[in-house]
Amino acid sequence: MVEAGVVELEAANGHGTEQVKLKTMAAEHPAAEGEAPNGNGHHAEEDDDSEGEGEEGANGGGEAEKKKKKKKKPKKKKAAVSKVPQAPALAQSEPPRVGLTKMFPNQQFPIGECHEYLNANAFRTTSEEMRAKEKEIMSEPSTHAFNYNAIRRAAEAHRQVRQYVRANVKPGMTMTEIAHMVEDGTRALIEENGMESGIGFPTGLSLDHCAAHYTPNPGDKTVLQASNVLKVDFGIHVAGRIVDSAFTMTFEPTYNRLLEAVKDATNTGVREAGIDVRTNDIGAAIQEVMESYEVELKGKMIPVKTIRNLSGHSINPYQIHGGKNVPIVRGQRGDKMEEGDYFAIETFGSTGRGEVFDDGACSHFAKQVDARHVPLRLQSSKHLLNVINSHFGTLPFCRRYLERAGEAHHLLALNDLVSKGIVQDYPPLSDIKGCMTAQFEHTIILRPTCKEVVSRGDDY
Ligand SMILES: [Co+2]
Repeated sequence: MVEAGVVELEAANGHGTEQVKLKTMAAEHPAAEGEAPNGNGHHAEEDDDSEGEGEEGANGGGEAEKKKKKKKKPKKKKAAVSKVPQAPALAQSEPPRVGLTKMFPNQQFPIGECHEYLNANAFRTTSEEMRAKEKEIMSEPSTHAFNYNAIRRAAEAHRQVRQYVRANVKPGMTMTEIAHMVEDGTRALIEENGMESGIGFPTGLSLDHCAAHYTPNPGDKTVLQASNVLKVDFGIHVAGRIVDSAFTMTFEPTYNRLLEAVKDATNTGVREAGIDVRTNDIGAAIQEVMESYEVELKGKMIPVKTIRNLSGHSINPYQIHGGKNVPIVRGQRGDKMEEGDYFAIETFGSTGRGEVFDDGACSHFAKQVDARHVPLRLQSSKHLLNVINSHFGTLPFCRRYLERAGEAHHLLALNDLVSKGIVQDYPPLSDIKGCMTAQFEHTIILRPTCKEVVSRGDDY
């Protein structure tokens, strides 16, 4: 899901962002939390391999030389990045229905792509104090929201579900069928269990000029067309820890360049993120990359625009919009990223105006986290609120999920809860008709010792 907001301006400040370059490593990198091996056999060489893994490492050098390199200008440093290990013990079925606790019998799920911190935070890679912090976090029960294992389980489910979706969504399918493909896979792989694990928010399937927050409502007969640009934005949670990750699908080559722009922009946001980074600086870096692209349409070059009133966001347990904003254009109000934060880094590109507005019938809703107690007169509203509390809590839901929970006739009560400020509505967000929009999104954790891109896969 995405944070839609008013554009707030802030005076541009002069300091630049960290220069980090992606480098894929063959081996898994600082697994500093004393976890049991997850079957990938990457634990032998860990711990002291963090120095000299940047490009400087290539020309060798002993201890003394490493010391010298430390004094180099920080902007020259390239951060080491580890690859996502993906070696489940058991094969997944097609369609995906094998629960992940069965695929990973030791209940340790693959660690995401880890990036070293740079500059003033470079000490974290080897800091005993930071490692001790992570050890403590990992000593919590493995299904506890604060243990990284919970979100890694959700992330692995996300990778496996989307692998199937990317291979099997085809023009001619209804949007409802596509939503079920995502949701049936999610429920099976995460072994849906009340508020302990399940769907994190409604499956976004926004088409073309619609950038976000469309999922079919009950009775929707829309059929996917070969010309559509489809944003698949879905979330999975364990213990309220939500993986929020999205990609864009096309079935014709026309908008390939738009997708490339947005993927590049999102990876820029992921690279620039870090402890003590101001998110307005990330927004500026994202826009610069995004708007360096053009799409050729009927012989005419159309500039890719960043959608300025959408942004990434922090994520709290059971709360998809955690309060901090990650703008995707320059000159906006930013927040400071801090140790322990979880962020959804998402960017949107458009061939239209680069701005969205509320558009069409609402499908996405969520109970307000800070909802005040309001007396409800309608019996049906009281009942619906109880259903929302027991099935979703503060997790976003859609009208199809209410129907699935046995609430076929919910519209009057739902509108009442929205008007009372107990439930927030998230209507579809669209740019101008005729344009195309694309989205890519990852969830990252600012761990004490490194930045972990939990949702990274070999697809995006
Ligand atoms: Co999001």
